[in-house]
Amino acid sequence: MSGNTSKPIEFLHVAVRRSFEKATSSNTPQGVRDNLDILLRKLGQIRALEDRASPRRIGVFGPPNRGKSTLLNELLGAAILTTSPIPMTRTVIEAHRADLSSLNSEWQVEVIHDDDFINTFNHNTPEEVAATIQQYGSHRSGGAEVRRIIVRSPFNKSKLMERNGILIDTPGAEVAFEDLEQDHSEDTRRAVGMLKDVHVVLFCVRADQIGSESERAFYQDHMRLLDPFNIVNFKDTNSDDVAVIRDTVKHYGFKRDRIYLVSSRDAQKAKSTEEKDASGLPRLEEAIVQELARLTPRDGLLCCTEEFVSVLENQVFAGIDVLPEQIHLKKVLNTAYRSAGLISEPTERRLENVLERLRRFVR
Ligand SMILES: Nc1nc2c(ncn2[C@@H]2O[C@H](COP(=O)(O)OP(=O)(O)OP(=O)(O)O)[C@@H](O)[C@H]2O)c(=O)[nH]1
Ligand SMILES: [Mg+2]
Repeated sequence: MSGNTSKPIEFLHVAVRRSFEKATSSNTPQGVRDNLDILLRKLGQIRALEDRASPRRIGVFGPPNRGKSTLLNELLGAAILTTSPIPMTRTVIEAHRADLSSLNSEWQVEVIHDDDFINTFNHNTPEEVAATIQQYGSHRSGGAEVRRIIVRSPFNKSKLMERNGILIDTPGAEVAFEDLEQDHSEDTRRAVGMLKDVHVVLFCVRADQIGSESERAFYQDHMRLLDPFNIVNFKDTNSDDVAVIRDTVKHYGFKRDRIYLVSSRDAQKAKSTEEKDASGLPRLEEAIVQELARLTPRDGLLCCTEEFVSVLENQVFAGIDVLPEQIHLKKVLNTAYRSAGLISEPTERRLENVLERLRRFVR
């Protein structure tokens, strides 16, 4: 199956790259270049993941005290990460899905020290896991430097883990977000390095606090082109949703359709499905599930072709030429039509529709 869908993805990748090169060498508006850039990254990810059943890495980023760990606990379906109003998470913590048969107990925690020494703990309850993480992964502990903590468990209550996700909690990179006057290149480099191997990026801000100027700059310089989910947490502290969304668009430059207003605290306290839905978390979770689907060759081909064709159509309309050479478009069309019959309805119909739109650019 993947053999049949890999070709069009490869050709689409080449075609988008040509468009991007054309856009950068002419004075095409920044927004168009950004869209093509984001598309290139997605296609690269899809191709890299294609033939391996490798997990999809989902990472949450943002300054301290944004409710990142609280949010992840909800998405994990287990309260294992330490949360507190004072800066807490001080190391990268990854949650990996593992079969019970491969573990000695339901929960296994690996604490990886800076010198590569690994402590392994076997636990039976999430409370025990939380205690170990608090001991080794939070500011409260103080002890020797820990590079990374990996928690392995079946995570049966998590939709994202069920779909082969790896959830990653990162320390609030406080220094990277502090004032721009000082040199934070090392911290910034570390944060940016972590971003590189993450497939889905969650960027967390708060509804009751507008970020600093350095936070805005960090978002613009390093996050924007990763097309993150822009999560505005602490929705419970602000009743004017419209104003909050408007302010974050204005301050950070968030894309409106990537903003998710949530209250991790309300999700945590929810006693009914209605309360849970009102927290905004299930909607976010569903959107991430869909994003994971788009990282597969089939859905990825469809969504990326749709986005690419929209860019081409808009630019023709605006009188800007970012059209790749005919040969590239023809190759995408030929190979994609061949794979269309193998894709299930209604995906097939959507793919045929978008290919019809693409065909209009072929002379
Ligand atoms: N009111 C409100 N409080 C929240 C919400 N989410 C988290 N909190 C609280 O905010 C504090 C910080 O939450 P954490 O999840 O530890 O924040 P964090 O971003 O992981 O912080 P660091 O690990 O220090 O970077 C805790 O006291 C949480 O209970 C929310 O949606 N609303
Ligand atoms: Mg935290």
